[in-house]
Amino acid sequence: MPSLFARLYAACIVFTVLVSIACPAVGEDEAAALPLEDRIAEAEQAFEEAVEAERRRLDTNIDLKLARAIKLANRRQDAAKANALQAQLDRYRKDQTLPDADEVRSSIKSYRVKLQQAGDLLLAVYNEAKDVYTEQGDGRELGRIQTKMKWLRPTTGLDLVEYEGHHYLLVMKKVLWSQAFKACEELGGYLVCLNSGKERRFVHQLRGENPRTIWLGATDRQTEGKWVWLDGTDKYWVWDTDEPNDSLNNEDFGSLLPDGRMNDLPDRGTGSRIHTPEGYVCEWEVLPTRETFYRPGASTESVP
Ligand SMILES: [Ca+2]
Ligand SMILES: [Ca+2]
Ligand SMILES: [Ca+2]
Repeated sequence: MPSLFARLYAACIVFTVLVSIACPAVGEDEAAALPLEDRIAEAEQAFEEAVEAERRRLDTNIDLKLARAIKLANRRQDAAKANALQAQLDRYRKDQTLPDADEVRSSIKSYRVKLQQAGDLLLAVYNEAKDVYTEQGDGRELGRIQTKMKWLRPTTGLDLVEYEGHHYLLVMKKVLWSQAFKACEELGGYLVCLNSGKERRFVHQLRGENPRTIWLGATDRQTEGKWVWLDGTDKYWVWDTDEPNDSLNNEDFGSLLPDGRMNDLPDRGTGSRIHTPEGYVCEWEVLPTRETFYRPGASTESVP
C-alpha cells in the first residue's frame, strides 16, 4: 500500500506533466512569454531612459570640464584659448553641438559607446520582431519595425546635427558614391547638397579638426559636364583649381576636399588618399517621421 506521501508525490508528477503539456511556457523565462509588442515597448522605454541618462551625464561632464579648462586658460593668460573654449561651451548649451576640445573628447567617446550599447539592445529586440513579422507575413508591422531600425542607426553611433532648419549626419565610412547615395536615401534624406557658402562651411567644419575628403550629393552622370545637386539645384559650386576635370572621362561624382573645395571623382575614388572619400554627409530638409525617431538629448521631444 503506497504511503500518502508517495501518492501525493505521484499526483504531483502527473499534475506537473499535464501542466507542462498544456502550458509549455510555465517555468521558462517570463520575459520571453510577454507579448512581442510589450517587449518592444519595454525595450524602447529602456533605450529612451538610457539615452536621457547618458545625455545628462554628458551635459554635466562638458560643463565641468570646459569650465575647468577655461579657468586654466585664463590663469595662463591664454585669452584666445579661453575664448575658443567658451564659444564651444555656449554653442553646446544653445544647440547641443558637441565641442571638439581635447578636454571633453573622452566624455564624448564614452557617451557614444554607451549610446551604441543601448541601441544594440533595442536593435536585438527589433531584429527578433522582424523575424517574427517576416514569418507571419505581416507586411505592415514589418514595415514599421524596419523604419524604426533605420532611424535607430543614426542616433546610436553618430549624431544628427541641426543647421538652419536642416538636419545633417556625418558618417565616416569608406564607401562608393553610389553606396553613400543609397544609404542617405534609405534614411529618408539625401546625400548632402551645398546651396550656399554658409552651408559649405558648416559641412566642412562638421568633419572636425582633421577633415577627410567626403562625398557630396553632386553629379553630372545624366549629362557630361552639366553638374547638378541631388536636390535639383545647380547654382552653387566651389571647385578646386582645374576641377571638375572628368579625368579619364570617368569622373561624375562630387566630393569635398579637406580644404573645403570640390572635386569630381569616379564612383570609387581614384585610389589616392585625398581622392578616395572616407565618408559622407546625409541631409534632411524635413525629417520624415516623428514617433519612431530618437534624437540624442531630445528623446521625448518631437522632431520637426
Ligand atoms: Ca543643402
Ligand atoms: Ca563627368
Ligand atoms: Ca577631378
